[in-house]
Amino acid sequence: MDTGTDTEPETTDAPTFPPGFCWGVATSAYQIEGAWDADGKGPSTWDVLSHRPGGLADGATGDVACDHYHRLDEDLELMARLGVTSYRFSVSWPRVRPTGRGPWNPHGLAFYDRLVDGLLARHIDPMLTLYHWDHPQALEDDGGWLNRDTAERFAEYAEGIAARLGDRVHRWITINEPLSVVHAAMNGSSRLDGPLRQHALAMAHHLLLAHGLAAQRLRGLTGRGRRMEVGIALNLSGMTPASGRYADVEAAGRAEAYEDRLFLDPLLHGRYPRVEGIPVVRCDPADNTVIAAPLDFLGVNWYAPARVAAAPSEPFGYTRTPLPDTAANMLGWPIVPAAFGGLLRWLRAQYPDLPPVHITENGMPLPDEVDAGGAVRDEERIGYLRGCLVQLRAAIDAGLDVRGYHVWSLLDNLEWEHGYRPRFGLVHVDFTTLERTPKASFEWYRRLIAAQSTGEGPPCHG
Ligand code: IFM
Repeated sequence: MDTGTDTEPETTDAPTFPPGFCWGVATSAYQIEGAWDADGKGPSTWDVLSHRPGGLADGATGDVACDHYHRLDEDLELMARLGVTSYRFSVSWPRVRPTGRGPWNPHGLAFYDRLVDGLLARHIDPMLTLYHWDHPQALEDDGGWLNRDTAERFAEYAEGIAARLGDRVHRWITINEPLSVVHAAMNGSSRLDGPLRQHALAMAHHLLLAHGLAAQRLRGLTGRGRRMEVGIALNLSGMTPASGRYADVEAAGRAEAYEDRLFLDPLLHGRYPRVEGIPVVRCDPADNTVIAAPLDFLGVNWYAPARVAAAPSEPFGYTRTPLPDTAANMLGWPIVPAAFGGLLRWLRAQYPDLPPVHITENGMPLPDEVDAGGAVRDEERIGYLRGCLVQLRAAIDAGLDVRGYHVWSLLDNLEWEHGYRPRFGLVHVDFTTLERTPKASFEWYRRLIAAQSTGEGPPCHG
């Protein structure tokens, strides 16, 4: 395994953070594990979608992915070398409970035991995400997130995993990016009309309810020798109108309500945003109380800002437009680290009672190849990550309580519908041989973490 270290600068040129700050990397089960039908695992919605003709780009599937399921020890060693103090991963729901309501799978549970024990043995704090989009196909066949019952099944699943791992895992994320779950369902539909918008909002509500019910169950286990911190990870952007025209300003308000506030408001204010052009979410008021139970932390996933213009034919009357004179990455997202600071300022201003924040994802897709010398020179990624960390440090200095930061991702992995071309990893993965090659950014991040760890203070795991 080549580290490419001889090509690296001696310093990280990045800010230092408060003692005890958690330095991490993030992954998700479907994107890295592979072993899609091994040892009693049931099919997930993504297994089924990827096996359909025309499912994912280039015919990609998660059948093997990074084969993390069989290469766990090698990947744990990579994390130890990197020096992270936190690892954010997700549990594959159909690996541990194949049909979502029937018996549990002891082999699947044993895999996560090994993962958690392997992290703790290396002094890495596990941050466990219960749902990163791969629910059992059997639940999808019964309506998936359009069916309120899925929220109840999710709570049961959360309790089962917490009963098993809660003695060793303290930091829990219920759901990753509920907005992306809703978007994936909307994009898969050809009926972009009124009823579809209602469906999107019903799904959003059931996802939030699933979060709330699961949080209740997790908290129910606290005190029996367990200390649980419960949060949720939201993908936020920060919206700017494309022009000063009334229509664009109004469109940006709608985008903010539908994308950034649809989950934040019910979680932190106990009610859905009310904005003209977005249907009202109708629900049992008791649900709002369940959803708004205090969070121990808010997970923020951030990649890029959004510039928004009016587009009356779109479901919510707006569209994203390119930022003028701004480079975009290979997924078309504008590269503007400075906008991260803007989002963090907006968050603090809008939600004065914000719980502590963890940055649960931040990263950059590149086509990254291993060069003839065995190195992967991803300087662009280093520049982007450094820029985001400068903004994060400034936000902390301005008073935002931020407890940790996780690079997306440890490994190159399956980028959902885009297949394997966009590479987000600090470690390159050859998807033919499955060989891992740490990139220049790996060494940069390693040095950055090493430069932090001299301060006094509580460890990441508190
Ligand atoms: O790969 C995804 C991840 O699964 C969720 N957040 C965004 C990442 C990059 O698109």
